[in-house]
Amino acid sequence: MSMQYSDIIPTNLQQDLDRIIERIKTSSSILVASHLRPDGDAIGSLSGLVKSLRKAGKKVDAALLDGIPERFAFVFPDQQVIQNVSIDSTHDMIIILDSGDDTRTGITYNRAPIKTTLVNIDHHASNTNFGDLNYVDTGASSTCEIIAGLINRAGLPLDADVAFSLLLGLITDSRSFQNEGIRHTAHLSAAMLLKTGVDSTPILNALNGGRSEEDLRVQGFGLSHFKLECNRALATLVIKQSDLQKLNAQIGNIFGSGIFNILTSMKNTLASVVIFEREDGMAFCEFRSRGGIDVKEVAVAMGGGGHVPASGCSRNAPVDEVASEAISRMIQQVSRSIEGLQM
Ligand SMILES: [Mn+2]
Repeated sequence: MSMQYSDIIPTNLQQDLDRIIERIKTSSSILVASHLRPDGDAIGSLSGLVKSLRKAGKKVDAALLDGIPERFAFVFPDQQVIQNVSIDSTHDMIIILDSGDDTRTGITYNRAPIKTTLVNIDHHASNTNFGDLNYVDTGASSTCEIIAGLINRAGLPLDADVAFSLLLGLITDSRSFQNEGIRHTAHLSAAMLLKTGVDSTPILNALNGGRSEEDLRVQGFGLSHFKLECNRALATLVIKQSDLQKLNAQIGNIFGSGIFNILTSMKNTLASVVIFEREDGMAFCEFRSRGGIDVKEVAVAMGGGGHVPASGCSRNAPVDEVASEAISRMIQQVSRSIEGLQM
């Protein structure tokens, strides 16, 4: 059986995508937005789609409330993004990427009645189908994989510059193609992107050699302070603002530390939860698992969302209170899953 790049889009979802492609073709002005605390997939899919649409002659604006993080700016240098909490949009369409629900971008859109179509393109299992048009492929490794499929299917421009952006999210969200259950479509989109002749070296350098001293200090803190529950199947860690201050570190360094995934790399440890306190006192939880334990259920129960093996939530409550709820919910979830595995 021969494989084609058109296979990146699963047959049962082609109709959903074609409705969006039709709308793109009749649109001349488009706003593309993605989520708060943007990761490699948010930046990669947003910049890749914006570049391709602009090369196709569309007038395109980009919106990211938190702006472009410095560590990802190399794929989208010298670009202006809208950072307003409220946008009066007269665009033909607004495309929201990599966002499970309509609050994830942190932006309110005052849309031109009738004219402006809201489009939701995502791969999160918790997606609420909030758009007028929705494309949600929960089996896709990344939103970048979906955008690669869209560009191919729509015949939109794909050159090394567009591919450079999309590769960033494809590599980061798939954890370098190591996610459980990764589909051939992730590799197929990588092949299509690499065929443009793009040099992936700057991406690999940024990911493998781009960590700060503070990232590593936070990793060290995490490794010396985690606790184990559920007969070692669950690792838990709480990081407070006072801890970060001692390390001269900030919230971003927790993400840069890689601690969420490191904890689940321990033999027999199938899940982790890291609870941390933001500068404003708000608490965040990041849940990770392997072996099919569903941490999305826990995140959703706490008002968040995400994927089965990687999810998160935030709460406007004291970190100790949030930690005790998150840990007890995870103990329940992990215990139940382990019982299920042993049956
Ligand atoms: Mn993603």
